[in-house]
Amino acid sequence: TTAPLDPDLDALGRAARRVLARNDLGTMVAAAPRLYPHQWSWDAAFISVGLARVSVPRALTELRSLLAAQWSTGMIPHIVFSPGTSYFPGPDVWGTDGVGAKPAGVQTSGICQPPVHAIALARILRIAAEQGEEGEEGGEALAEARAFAADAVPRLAAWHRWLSTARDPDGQGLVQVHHGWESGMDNAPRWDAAYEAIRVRQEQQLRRHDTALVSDVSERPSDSEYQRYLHLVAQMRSVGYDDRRVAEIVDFRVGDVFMTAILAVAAEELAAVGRDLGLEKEVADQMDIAARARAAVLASVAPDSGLCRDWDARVGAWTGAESLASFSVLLCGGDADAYARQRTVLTGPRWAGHPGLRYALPPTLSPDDPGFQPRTYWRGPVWPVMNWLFWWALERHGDHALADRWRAQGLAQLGDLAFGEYYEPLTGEPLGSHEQSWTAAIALDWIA
Ligand code: 2M8
Repeated sequence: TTAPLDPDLDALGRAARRVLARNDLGTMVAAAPRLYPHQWSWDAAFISVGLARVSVPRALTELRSLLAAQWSTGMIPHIVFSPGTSYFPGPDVWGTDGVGAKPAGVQTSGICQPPVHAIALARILRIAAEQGEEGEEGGEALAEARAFAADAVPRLAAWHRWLSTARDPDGQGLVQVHHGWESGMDNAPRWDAAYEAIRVRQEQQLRRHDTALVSDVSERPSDSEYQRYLHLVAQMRSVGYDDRRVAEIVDFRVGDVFMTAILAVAAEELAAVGRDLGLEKEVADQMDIAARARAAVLASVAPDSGLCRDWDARVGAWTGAESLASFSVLLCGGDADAYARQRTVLTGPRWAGHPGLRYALPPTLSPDDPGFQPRTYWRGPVWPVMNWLFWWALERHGDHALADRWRAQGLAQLGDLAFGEYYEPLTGEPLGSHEQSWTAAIALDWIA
């Protein structure tokens, strides 16, 4: 089943609201009903934007729950566990309970995810302002959002600072990830080389649920990939998730160009919110973080292809595997030539302009890439939430014509009302989880 090209936006909006309501656990929205029954860090940010289209106070609650789990180091953990639901690896595997940096009373993982939260906060403030200015009719949402932001800005500032210090121990400039899960693009080919170098000495017992929850196991990472994922968790756990120790011993340490581009724009968004609220103390610091992050993204651009690269810090070399992340300059800008060049490739016949695609949207890997797997997770499918992120960035750069096209194609793709986690790019079939929360959330933002 594929979606019609002109979806019924009222029906889409109603269905999206139903998905968010059904996945709402009270003070957090599960990332997906069965596959991901907890709060995920970057999911929560995208979800909060969609929630704001329904209720600004509920959107703020989502971010408040996440920030309540922030570690004293500044790290926002990638999962905040809800009680009593099954997911592997759960809190027992992470073993973060004795970690002093983790707030008591919450159960979390011990790694992070891309920092899209300040982007969400700024957008929620904008959505709230559309309902009325403070002190005027309808201005309650904005008043509440601004009060929340006054508390959230220093927390998000600490989060960004942690990423730009603890996660850049060599001063190379890119934010380093210690696990593919931190990138959000778990099994993307850009991590293959780093993962292949890992020798798993002791296989662990896998108690996976995910493979039983998708219609076809090939939509998910393999068991041997999971052995490496758990090996890294065991390493981090063995040193109590101490930032310095982890950076010394972990078998995966890669400067993530996509995460760094997100940090650049998120820090700028945070600075703008801080300025607006009179929190001058944070503004200069965030602008510095943004400038450093953007410079590192631009320094990663390969002269021959014009595409961005990750930096394998353990090997001391660029890793240039082409993927959606290669187009990180489209997120953070900073160099008009580099932007134009990446835009040409990404809209061209190798990528979003590929003649075989059901919708003209960028997949996670080019269909012409020998490693393209159209059904397998971050190795080929098209992800609605990534379309939203690129759309948001294009709008921010004033690249409205392309932004409009991608929004229209993205909405058409969601007209099947499945709210797929990802889609088969050639056929338009929804894959992974259905009723994925962030997919419903970005649909609501798009149609508002
Ligand atoms: C996926 O990742 C989780 C681990 O974090 C998993 O596979 O179990 C990724 O798509 C990630 O980006 C996303 O945040 C998460 C929840 O939607 O699922």
